[in-house]
Amino acid sequence: MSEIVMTNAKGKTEETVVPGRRRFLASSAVAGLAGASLSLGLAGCNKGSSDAAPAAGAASAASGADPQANIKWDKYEVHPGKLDTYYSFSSGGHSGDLRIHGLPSGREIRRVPVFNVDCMSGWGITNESRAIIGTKPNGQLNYNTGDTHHVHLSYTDGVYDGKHLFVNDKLNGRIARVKLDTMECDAITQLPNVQGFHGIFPDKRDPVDEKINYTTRVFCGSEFHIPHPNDGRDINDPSKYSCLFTCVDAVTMQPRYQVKIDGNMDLVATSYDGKLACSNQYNTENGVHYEEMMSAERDSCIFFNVARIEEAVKAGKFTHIGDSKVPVVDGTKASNTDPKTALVVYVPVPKNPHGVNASPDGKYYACSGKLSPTATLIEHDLVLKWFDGGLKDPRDTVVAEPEIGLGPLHTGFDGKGFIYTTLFLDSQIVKWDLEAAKKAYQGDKNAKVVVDRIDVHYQPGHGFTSMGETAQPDGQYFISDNKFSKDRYLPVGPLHPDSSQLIDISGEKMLLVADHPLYPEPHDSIVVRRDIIKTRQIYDLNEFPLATKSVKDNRVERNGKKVTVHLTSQAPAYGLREWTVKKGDEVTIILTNLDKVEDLTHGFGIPNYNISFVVHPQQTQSVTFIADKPGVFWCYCLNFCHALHLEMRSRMLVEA
Ligand code: CUK
Ligand code: CUA
Ligand code: CA
Repeated sequence: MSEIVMTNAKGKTEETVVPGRRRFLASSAVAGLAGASLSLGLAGCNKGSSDAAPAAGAASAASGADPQANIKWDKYEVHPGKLDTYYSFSSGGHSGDLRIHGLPSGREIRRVPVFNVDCMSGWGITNESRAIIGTKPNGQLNYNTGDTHHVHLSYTDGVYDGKHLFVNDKLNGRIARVKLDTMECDAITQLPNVQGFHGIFPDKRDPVDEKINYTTRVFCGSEFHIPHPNDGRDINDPSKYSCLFTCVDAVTMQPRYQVKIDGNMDLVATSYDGKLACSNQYNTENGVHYEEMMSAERDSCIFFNVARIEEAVKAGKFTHIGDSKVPVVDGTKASNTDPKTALVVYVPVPKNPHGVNASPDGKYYACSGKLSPTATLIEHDLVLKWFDGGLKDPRDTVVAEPEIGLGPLHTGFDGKGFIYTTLFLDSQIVKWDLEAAKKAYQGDKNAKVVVDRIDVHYQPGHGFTSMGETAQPDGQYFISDNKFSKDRYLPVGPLHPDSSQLIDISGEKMLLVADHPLYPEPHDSIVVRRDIIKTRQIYDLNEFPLATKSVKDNRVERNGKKVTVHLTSQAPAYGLREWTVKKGDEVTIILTNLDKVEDLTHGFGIPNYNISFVVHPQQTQSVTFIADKPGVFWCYCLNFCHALHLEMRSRMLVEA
């Protein structure tokens, strides 16, 4: 492998900046990123001034000053019995789940299974969850894996309304919705003709109807271009591959329409006025190998004019792909050259951008350069002006493009005019000044764009601020979710945890105040004020048509070879002490938890039948299986519920 040359924003080789640290980065991260000779910091459009100073944190570490010396730790302590200030909702990456942490403590409070099968709860085992995940004609689950990347809540008036959460499955192209009152998934939808569904973002209000100021759509990008339909045609002709942007109805969870585009889509963001959605594109080259994907100096940030797309759909200007009934409109470059009628605009931005975020005041989009040391600020009103025919060049929507450091990926806003961007290669968070960046772009050499930097450990992916994806950012915390943890925790073998670091951004200098290990691999999170989330602890029996509402109603019903066991649980006993079935019967057990006490969850497991699930207070869940093994099977409670929890069992007797 040839030598790796890294230059910083000022063109110096990295070794002259921070010796030991950069050598580590050069040997692992960059090799991992490109695997071959790669010169970073070469992208064009350095119109703005650069004041990318040498790493402040690294410099102070080298001089021996303890950056933690003056921290008042009390502020971040959550004492026993006290509650956190924020919920953080995280994707679980290729664990397929969703995580809920409290902040600032970092305590993991709950995992919510979504695309994964989970034997704690029975997700993927109960009939109810299997119906949501979807099954094949032979009864097997459609999928039992997933890869969640981005989680976002539904909005009202630009702020989280606490109703729903939406999360993507990059692996199998599905979107899931989670009800926030119970924190359980209630819908999963497959996106048609999409591979690598990555970015996802709910709208924040209706583009046409001013009265609809809440989320009714969710926008979904797709990262991998494929033939349409992907049924074996054109597999050897990548020039025929393309990507679809999908709008999903937030209520029905059905796709409303799709937009065929050139290039690909990575992250997705939406405007605060409902008019635009956008996505950064790193593969405008339509490359199939990474060398091709990074061959152009500029890629794009694509903006979707939501109202025009919906008009086009209404006017019938769409096609269908394969068996899909979802209307597909044309968002390709060639068909969208006239701003007055264009459905989309491709704004050129430097090399292989990753991450695009809308500022909480609704005025800007920050798109990170990744293979360029820059971040690009695009102004919302200028994009609208382009669509009105008032701007010639899409590039004129750019209002700043400062050099901020190496490998910029994701961005958070504090609502006070500062932007915080993760620098994957530098292993830093950089704090930069939005107005100063605009001035620098206009030629002001004295504009001080970068105001602070802090080391993180190591290689940050997503970074996000408390309430920073809403119109009410509070400027308190920034979380850096780091891809490598290396030496930060007790060693546990080859698998290292990811590392989530809590940074206090309320003052002038960023302060690193906590490390939290995470089971791999969260990507994005959002930090939500706790008063927004209103959960309930007990279900209503009436929600479940199959509920057994009284202990008296416990019974076994037989219909040919089909046996249904209507069963209740009430600590410390199930409603039937035993029941008998015959070998070969198809048995359905419907379990209703009659306990009405908060936190009193019962479990149900059948030895050697591969069945386990839980029922929460006043909830009903069911399982169906073939009684293929004769004998005595002690069905027992899996969830410690009572002093007689161990005695909480019933016998299933299977006659030979
Ligand atoms: S991506 Cu993983 S760090 Cu899926 Cu949002 Cu950038
Ligand atoms: Cu019921 Cu343990
Ligand atoms: Ca590219």
